[in-house]
Amino acid sequence: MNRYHPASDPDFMPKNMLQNVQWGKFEAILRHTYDNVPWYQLRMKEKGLQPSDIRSLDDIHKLPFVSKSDLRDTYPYGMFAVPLNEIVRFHASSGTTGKPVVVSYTKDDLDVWGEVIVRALACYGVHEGDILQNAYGYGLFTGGLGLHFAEQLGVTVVPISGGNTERQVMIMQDFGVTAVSCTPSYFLHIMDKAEEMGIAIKELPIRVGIFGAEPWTVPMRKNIEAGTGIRAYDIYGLTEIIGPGVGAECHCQNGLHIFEDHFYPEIVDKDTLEPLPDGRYGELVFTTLSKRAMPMIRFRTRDITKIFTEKCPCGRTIRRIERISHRSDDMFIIRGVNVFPGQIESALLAVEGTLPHYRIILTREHDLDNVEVQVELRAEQFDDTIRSLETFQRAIQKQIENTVGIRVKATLVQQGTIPRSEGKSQRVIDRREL
Ligand code: DLL
Repeated sequence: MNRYHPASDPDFMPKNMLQNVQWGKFEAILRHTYDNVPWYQLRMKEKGLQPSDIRSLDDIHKLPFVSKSDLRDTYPYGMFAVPLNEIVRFHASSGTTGKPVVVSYTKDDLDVWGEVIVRALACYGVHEGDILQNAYGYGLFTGGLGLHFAEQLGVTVVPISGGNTERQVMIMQDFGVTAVSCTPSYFLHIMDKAEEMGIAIKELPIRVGIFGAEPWTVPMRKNIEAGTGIRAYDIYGLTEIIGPGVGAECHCQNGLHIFEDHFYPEIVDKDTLEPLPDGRYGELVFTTLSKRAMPMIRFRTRDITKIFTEKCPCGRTIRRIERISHRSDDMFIIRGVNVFPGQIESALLAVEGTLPHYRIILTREHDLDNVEVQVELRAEQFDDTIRSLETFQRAIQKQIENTVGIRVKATLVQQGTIPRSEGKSQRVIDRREL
């Protein structure tokens, strides 16, 4: 069992020691990748580079990037750095089009994954004896089997996976669940279902929510915490790097600590790809320092964030990133203004009385882009006068216009109208023809 020992937690190691650990691991993994992945060797040779040209971590920016499309081009096994008989597990990320991206793990890689999940749980104050209802999907998606490593901490895992929401609520109540893990949007659905069933989550022993796999905002966190009395923590990760457990919030709930003795983070300018110093916003890039089966060197995540320069009051020395509010590829442009779905979510939830269920529909008419924001209202609010509904609608439109800078049409819809997700939600429906 991977029991947690605070005294030996690498999250607290002195900075210079951490840098030595990172460099030692990086040198070895670069050599391993160069020797075993022909694709990678070719890319380095194109740049006239040998592993020995990289003399410190500061030289990392000389190395080529890897992106999702490279993984698709080498589908399925082209990026593996060990023979198939050393691989004990595959996962895959669901692509919206075409083939998925396949990732692989050796037995030792799974140990690394287990270790970072245990460290993430320690950040949240989850401990031996807790009962975790793991409602992330089990299967090729990394969420379910990733959080399942909680067993290694002595946590009792309920491997319920996503779906069958009524049963989720029943089990949460009957099993005395103390922690839950799923996407934040699915938890909203669980909250609604509990209300419908007349069960108050606030009165259950559940203390902690472990939410990630999709962007969510601080107002959304407040909404969840106020409605349930739990502490809602963020967990970050991606299939190509390992799955969930690349980073996690601590009790300060201000940024996610990156387990950087295993995943070395960089921020680069999303257009020029030049490295940026800590404190500046840009695209997050990761190099895996420990994984053997499928090491990733300078993988472009498309996630936009910054690395904090301030120390975290929790005492961890590993660096923090700001919560991921968007990806570079989920921005849409409306009449010249760059918009991210999270900005609309924050504006919406700032209006008293809105429910956190919404979707954004983009259409085009006579070359003009239109944005409709559908927002759910409680059934009893629909009984209000037309006048009060119009006031509410105007308040939403005004809030979005003032904070995001675009005019939208807010449409109020009955509670339960907007499709619920059991995994990652689809907030934006783009009906504009290309
Ligand atoms: O979503 C792994 C995961 C499972 C993370 C469970 C957390 C919990 P992918 O399906 O490969 O892997 O998607 C990775 O999801 O690049 C981000 O854009 C987004 N994402 C993941 N966690 C967060 C988060 C899993 N906490 C992609 N906040 C990433 C915002 C997130 N976005």
